[in-house]
Amino acid sequence: MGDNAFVVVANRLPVDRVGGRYEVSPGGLVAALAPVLRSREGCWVGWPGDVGVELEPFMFNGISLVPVALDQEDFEGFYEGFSNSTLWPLYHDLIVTPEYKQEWWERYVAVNEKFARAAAGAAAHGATVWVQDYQLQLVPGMLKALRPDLTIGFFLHIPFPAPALFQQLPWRNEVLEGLKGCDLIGFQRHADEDNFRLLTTEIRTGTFPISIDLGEIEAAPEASIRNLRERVGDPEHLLLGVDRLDYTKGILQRLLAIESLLEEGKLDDIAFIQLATPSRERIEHYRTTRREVEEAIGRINGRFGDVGRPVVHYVHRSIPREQLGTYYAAADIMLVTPFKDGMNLVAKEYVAAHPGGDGALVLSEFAGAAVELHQAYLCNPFDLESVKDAIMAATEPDPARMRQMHDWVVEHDVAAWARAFLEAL
Ligand code: GDG
Repeated sequence: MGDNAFVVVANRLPVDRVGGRYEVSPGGLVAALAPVLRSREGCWVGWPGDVGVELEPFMFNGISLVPVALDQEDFEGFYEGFSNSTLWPLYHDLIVTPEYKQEWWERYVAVNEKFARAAAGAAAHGATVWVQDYQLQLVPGMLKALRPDLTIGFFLHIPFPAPALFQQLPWRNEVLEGLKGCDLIGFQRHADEDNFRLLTTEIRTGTFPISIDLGEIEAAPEASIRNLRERVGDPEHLLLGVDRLDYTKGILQRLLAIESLLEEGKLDDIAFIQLATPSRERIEHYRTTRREVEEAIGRINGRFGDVGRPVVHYVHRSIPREQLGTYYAAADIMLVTPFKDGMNLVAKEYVAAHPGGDGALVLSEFAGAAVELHQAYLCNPFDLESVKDAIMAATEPDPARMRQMHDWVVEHDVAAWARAFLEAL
């Protein structure tokens, strides 16, 4: 038993080790939870991101961190295997085919046990524990067995699939049993909650769409916006994409839509900046996606660009967070075109960066964000014409739509999300 009245348990600690020291790491979950934790006395249990490294608990940026060590076999079986090659594609409606492997499942169980034990050791009597996401679905059940005194919440950041898909999972009963240790499960959309409730109504559930920390999207100085636009040739329309390079995000589809519009002569004076954070690069489907994206970028630039004037400006690196605001503010049209996405914080960050009503958001109807940001230019990424139509509509945007979305995001930030979940818990 520990002395923390509030414990967050997540696959990753909110840090990355860069050359011997820690830095805040990017990603939706980190962006969402760090501000919440800082304002409450508590700790964060998670994996520091390096394989085979055993660390003592430490403080970072005002947050008390409790590291869980993963070895190479854990990393391959639990993380790359069961979490990201079984659950991730299954919960994103089989965009690629999930792989079901007994040895991955066994690692998933073993690693969930490590997290449950670490959380049990950190939590004070009667503490509140908030478990995050699909990598840790067995933790609530294991933790409840170790520590019946705890109040346990679980939030699923990714979609929950229809029962007909979930039932493919050979270990579906064990996963449901694990989740039943919870006092409350939160989902991004009512549709996810409804899917889950078709399987069981024994657990209390709720819908809590996650949001952003408005303070993290810094107002960009006019000069840096102008400078960025000049660097890409001062186009009439500057288009932007910001994603982890993941097959769920529909990056290739937006490139194909742009290529087709250029071909038809409907767009000419444009530049498209695609920032793509490297992600899960040892998994074959991720390598294939990267190859396809880069091939399309090369082809489009070869066909429609010129020397010193490419159409697509592509960065395959993580950009420092403080620069993202300039990209968002400078972009006339933001392209968020996932096939399936729990929420998509990038869409909300773009809206937050446009308080004056300028700019336009092209948004997939399959992103959780489309429920709240319904004034966006919605599209179906499975239908290229629909993406093209949305882009064309976004070239002459209605400022009232952006203002309405901006007001919504300002009212419903990540602090409101956490408050709503914890109050319900
Ligand atoms: C999962 C769910 C859900 C991106 N590039 C850089 C960078 N980012 C930041 C963005 C944003 C975050 O990463 C990405 O969040 P998303 O929500 O778009 O996507 P996932 O990583 O797939 O997150 C998702 C989320 O969890 C939260 O519940 O919304 O549906 O899939 O904040 O700004 N940050 C920095 N450099 C980059 O290059 N610093």
